[in-house]
Amino acid sequence: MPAPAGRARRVLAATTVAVMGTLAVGMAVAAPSSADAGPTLGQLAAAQGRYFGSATDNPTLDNAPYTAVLGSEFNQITVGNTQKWMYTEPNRGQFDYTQADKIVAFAQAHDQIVRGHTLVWHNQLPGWIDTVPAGELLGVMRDHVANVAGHYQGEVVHWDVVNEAFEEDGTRRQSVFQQKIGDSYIAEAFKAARAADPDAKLYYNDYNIEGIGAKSDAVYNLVKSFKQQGIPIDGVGLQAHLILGQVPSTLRQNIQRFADLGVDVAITELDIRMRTPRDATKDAQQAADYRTVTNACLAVARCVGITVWDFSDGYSWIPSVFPGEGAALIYDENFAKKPSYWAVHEALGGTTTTTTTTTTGNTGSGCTATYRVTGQWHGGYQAEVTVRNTGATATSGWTVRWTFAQGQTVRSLWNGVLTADGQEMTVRNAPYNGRITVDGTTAFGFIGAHTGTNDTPTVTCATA
Ligand code: 9MR
Repeated sequence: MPAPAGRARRVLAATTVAVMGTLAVGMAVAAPSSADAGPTLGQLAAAQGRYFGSATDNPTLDNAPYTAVLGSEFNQITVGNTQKWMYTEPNRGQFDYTQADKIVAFAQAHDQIVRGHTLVWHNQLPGWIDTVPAGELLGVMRDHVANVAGHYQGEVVHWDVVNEAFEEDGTRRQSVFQQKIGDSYIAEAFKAARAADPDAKLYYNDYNIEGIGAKSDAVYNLVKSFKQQGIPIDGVGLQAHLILGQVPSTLRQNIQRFADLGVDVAITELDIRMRTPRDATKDAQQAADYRTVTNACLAVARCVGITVWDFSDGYSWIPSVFPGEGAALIYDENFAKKPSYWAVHEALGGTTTTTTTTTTGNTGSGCTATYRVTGQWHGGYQAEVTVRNTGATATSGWTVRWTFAQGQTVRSLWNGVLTADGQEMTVRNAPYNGRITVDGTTAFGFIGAHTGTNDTPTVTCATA
């Protein structure tokens, strides 16, 4: 069903009901809505005139802890799979938007813009494509683009019109489109997308084009020739599936040269993979890498936003495709924020106050706790405590303690169980996050009140 006027289908934002202020001490509750929290990545990016988003996929929309983060932390969403051809046109001429519509509706309900992904790609195609005679494929491709981009007209800010059309050496990938239509298929796809949704920004998207090299040169030359010929193109997506410690040194320069051609640039699928398991050294390198990527985007006015390719290590494509690698994202499997999250947060202009860490533990085990004030406003604040297992075996439980020196209070706390005795706070693990693997982390957070001064307290951590 093509939407006659896409915006008519727009669902009004249903603000997440805030739970703060009504919870008894001692309860473990879900994370708060962004309305009560300190600045999110999306809010920080918006203050810089940009977006910070995440890809998502349909199976995770039923996962409440996941959607609590997805719906509050980001101001942009990319449809990770279900706008691809095999889902949207499973049979020739029969279109199905059931799955992708759910993600678009989620984004709209949370005031998030949507990047459409992707109209023409050699992968995740329905089987029938291979049976289309060469003379019919251009028409089939135009119909597909017209129908899908038409369905989402007005609801998608960017379309990845063509995805991954080049080989590493800069030659054309021999996809079914290249073989049966020829070089012109990319221009034809862009023209069809413009006709179907004149307001969407049209992107060419690819991987291994983050730095200057043969492949990014090929994309550069494509964009340049499109501009010269008046073929519509508005942006280049640098996927940025990167490897720990290997952010290309020419990233900023490369973004700038595309911008200088008169197109926008977006970091569209960012993740930075490592050999698993994580450890503190790798986490620190990853944080530095995320910071470098964020800063490179911020340095170029036409770099409009950054999207991570899902946000939690538990929902990443990496481990299934690169055995032994993973931990590529900014939240861990339990939705605790990783050092890479804080690096992005700071690069986007967020401030975190000083942290305090001390360690205690039983024989053979131990933990550290790091306390951060993540947001502060008149009379209130939000804080997060990251607990790291520094012992030699997995923890079965943990306890963090501190004493407030300036009359601060905790109003509600999530991902932990709080006992308050005057100014003395004791937080034990929630039933689901007592187990931390060696060198792994988990985190709890809370909202509280202060009377003007809110120094970070000294915290202690003990394992059970
Ligand atoms: O994240 C997607 C994964 O779930 C799919 O199995 C995979 C199929 O190839 O596609 C993944 O997303 C890709 C994206 O569409 C294009 N760039 C590379 C991404 C990771 O493979």
